[in-house]
Amino acid sequence: MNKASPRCGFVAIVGAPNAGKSTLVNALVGQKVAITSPKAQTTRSRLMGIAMEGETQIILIDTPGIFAPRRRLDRAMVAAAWSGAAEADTIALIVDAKAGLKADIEPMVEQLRARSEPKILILNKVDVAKKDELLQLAAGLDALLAPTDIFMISATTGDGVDDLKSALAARMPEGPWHFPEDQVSDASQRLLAAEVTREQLYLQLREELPYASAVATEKYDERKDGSVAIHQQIYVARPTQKAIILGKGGSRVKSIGEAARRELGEMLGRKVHLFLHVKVKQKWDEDRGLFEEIGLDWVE
Ligand SMILES: Nc1nc2c(ncn2[C@@H]2O[C@H](COP(=O)(O)OP(=O)(O)O)[C@@H](O)[C@H]2O)c(=O)[nH]1
Ligand SMILES: [Mg+2]
Repeated sequence: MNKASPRCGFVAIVGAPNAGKSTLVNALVGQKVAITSPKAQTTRSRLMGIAMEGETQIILIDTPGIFAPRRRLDRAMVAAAWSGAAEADTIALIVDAKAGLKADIEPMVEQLRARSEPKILILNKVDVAKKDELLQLAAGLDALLAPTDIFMISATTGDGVDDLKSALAARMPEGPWHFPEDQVSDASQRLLAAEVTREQLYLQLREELPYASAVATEKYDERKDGSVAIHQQIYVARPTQKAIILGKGGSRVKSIGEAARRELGEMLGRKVHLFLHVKVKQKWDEDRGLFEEIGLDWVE
């Protein structure tokens, strides 16, 4: 049998916060590489998930949502999203079919329309959307964006994901792979480990607190026995926030640490020792060094 020549390319996944971008990247890669949560703006920096389909490598650029930025951190996130799009062979706009057009996506669609890269539209969450609304949304966005293709999927149930994956593979240009076949993401293990803890902050803390915090991996030591010891700082801006994260007698941070350690152990396939320290650092979101550590560029 003739071996097909390798193909490799980039697909930028853009969309409003909570559309399901990270969930889709994980579904296409076939394992978890990006953290997700029901809270908006879980993804802060740009992350690449690497999917293989036969001889084709599809590099998926998971981006923070595109939304109206207020803080410096927001600006950096939106900038990371657009710069993700700039490297792509295809831009995939993903829209929460349940939320529909109300999620303020029209300005984003307009900006996308003006770009020269080929665009596809993905309507996600078909498992919870009504069929007639779905068709209406598809027609509306088709007119606004003029995508080359429209896919209807559920990133959580996997419905339509295989078809989407083959369609994406077919769009990738011929060329050598950028990453080894078994690599699933471009994130360093330090960043990945910080992301997993941050995911627990989003899942276990209420309301605004996750947005007011950041996680940095300070030490990542692979031990001789095959386990790994990870030390992380959770940064918050105020002592009251620190108290909430610690919880009564340290119970909250303990439960965050346990869940993150379990998750990391599964992802890394080895035993993990996780040490979390909560630190008050006023205006951590104005700290350039910390920005770079959490994978964001500094935007003036
Ligand atoms: N019902 C349903 N929920 C989904 C689907 N895809 C994602 N979600 C949920 O939507 C929320 C946001 O997903 P996430 O991937 O973090 O969105 P992102 O902000 O666009 O990266 C999470 O709670 C997901 O579990 C889907 O196909 N169906
Ligand atoms: Mg995300």
